[in-house]
Amino acid sequence: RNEPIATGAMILRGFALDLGLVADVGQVSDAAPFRHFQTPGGRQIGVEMTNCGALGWVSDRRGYRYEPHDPLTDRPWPRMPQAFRELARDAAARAGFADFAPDACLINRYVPGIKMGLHQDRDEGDMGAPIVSVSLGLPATFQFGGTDRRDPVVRHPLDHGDVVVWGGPARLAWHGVLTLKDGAHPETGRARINLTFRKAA
Ligand code: MD3
Ligand code: FE
Repeated sequence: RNEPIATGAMILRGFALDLGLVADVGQVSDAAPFRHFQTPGGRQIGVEMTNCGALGWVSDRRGYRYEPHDPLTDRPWPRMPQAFRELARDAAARAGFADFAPDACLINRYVPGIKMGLHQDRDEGDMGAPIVSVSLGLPATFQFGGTDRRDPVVRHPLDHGDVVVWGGPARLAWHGVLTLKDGAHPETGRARINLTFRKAA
């Protein structure tokens, strides 16, 4: 089921079901644990994060950027599991973006009470590539606006297995996630996990 939500943005409901992705997340987080990054302003980000792939998104007092090494372990980020890579490519192709080859996968973990405020993703070198995001575990409400901070925002529910592809004019849209409601999911427990695939370099 393809659900266009804006020019360049499409929800693929249930596209990531039954691929064993939650087990792969466990493999990644065994090697590169979830942690709270600091913002450049010195606050702690509520969402816990880790990465896999050649580059990982990091934040600290020096700013937001992509790094080839995990600052916690000083080792390269874990490899991107093949199932991740294939899913990202297949989802992008389905949405009209052929040959998507992500070099970065940010993994976000939300527990009840945690949200992600409205922001734009603008730390990537290749703004021509789409972003593919995969929702796992507890449901969440996604907020999607326009390229101007003041543009109206539309809410979309995202469930376990839903994939969203954002590219073209939607690539610089403002977006966020509302406070996660309490609950439990058979695969992730009291958490929502989001995989965000990007071409960072
Ligand atoms: C729309 N994550 O990590 S993914 C992020 O659910 C982030 O964890 C959210 O926003 C999450 O930066 C939302 C969906 C998403 C990702 C990137 C986008 C939507 C986007 C870039 C442009 C427009
Ligand atoms: Fe984002």
